[in-house]
Amino acid sequence: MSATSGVVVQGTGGVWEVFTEQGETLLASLRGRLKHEAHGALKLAVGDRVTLKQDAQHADTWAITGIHPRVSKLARRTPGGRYGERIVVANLDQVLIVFAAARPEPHPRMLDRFLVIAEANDLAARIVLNKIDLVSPDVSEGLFAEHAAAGYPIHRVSVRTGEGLDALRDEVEHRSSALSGPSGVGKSSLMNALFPGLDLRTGAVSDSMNKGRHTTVGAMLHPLPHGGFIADTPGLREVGLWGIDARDVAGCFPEFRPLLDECRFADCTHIVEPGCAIREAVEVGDIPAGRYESYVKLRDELAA
Ligand SMILES: Nc1nc2c(ncn2[C@@H]2O[C@H](COP(=O)(O)OP(=O)(O)OP(=O)(O)O)[C@@H](O)[C@H]2O)c(=O)[nH]1
Ligand SMILES: [Mg+2]
Ligand SMILES: [Zn+2]
Repeated sequence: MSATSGVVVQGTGGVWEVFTEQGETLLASLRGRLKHEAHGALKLAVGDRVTLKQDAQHADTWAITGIHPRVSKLARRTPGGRYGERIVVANLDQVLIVFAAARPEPHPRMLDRFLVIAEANDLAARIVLNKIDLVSPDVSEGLFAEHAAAGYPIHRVSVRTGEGLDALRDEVEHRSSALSGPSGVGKSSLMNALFPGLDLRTGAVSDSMNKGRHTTVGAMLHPLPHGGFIADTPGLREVGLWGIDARDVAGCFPEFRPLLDECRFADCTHIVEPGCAIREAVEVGDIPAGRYESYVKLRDELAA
């Protein structure tokens, strides 16, 4: 009986596709006792690392005999919402949040929403500003400057001219990443430019395909040519703000974190209280007003 290990790249709930260390794709099913957690939630998710054993009699039948502990997960409410979360991708190293410098116009406050979802899921975020060929260098340098100041890595790229693509590819290879961002910013174009031949289904198209084939569980991971994976869908937008406590929103803004212990009240909402270190920092310009505006909006939304 031979054994191997690999990463689950796609699932239907019954049969799982596993990309092995040897670079093969195998179909495997879960051993009975591994199938479900309490409340019937699936125990396995796309992105999980698993060990596999081959059936002694049937060489093409593989069983998943072990699931390695998860280091991260992107989760959303289960369909129907009763039993909490469903994991859409496990073990992501990072999310790439793509916006365009123009066409469509970049919205910093929409970027804040994506970043908060990434932070709440403990996922490292990398900002990609595509289509810089459409604006002057001054304009592209100025875009998302407040996010750069907060510590987020920003890649200013153009699929059209190729600028910035090599540096971005270096950060994507050998890692597991999910792609997110508004429609039309160039996510599909970017992936095809970074990894020709990958033939990704990203964004809207694959969303509707997933709805049609409701057997598909969560996202789908595409193995990259030199190691690593890209998840095509769902991105952060589909996961949304689910599961985030209003009290945790402030901690999802990295530039707020060093100040959170400085407020007069330990349970400060940073909205009305006297002696609030966050509002003082906004007043003197240490925290950008726009970022604070997003904080208030997202917190209100979650407290409602
Ligand atoms: N000028 C310019 N246009 C680009 C660039 N990258 C992509 N585009 C164009 O932007 C449009 C949208 O690109 P897509 O790759 O389909 O965008 P997407 O983010 O995958 O969109 P959805 O699938 O709807 O989410 C296409 O017409 C591309 O040709 C770029 O760097 N510069
Ligand atoms: Mg697309
Ligand atoms: Zn405060």
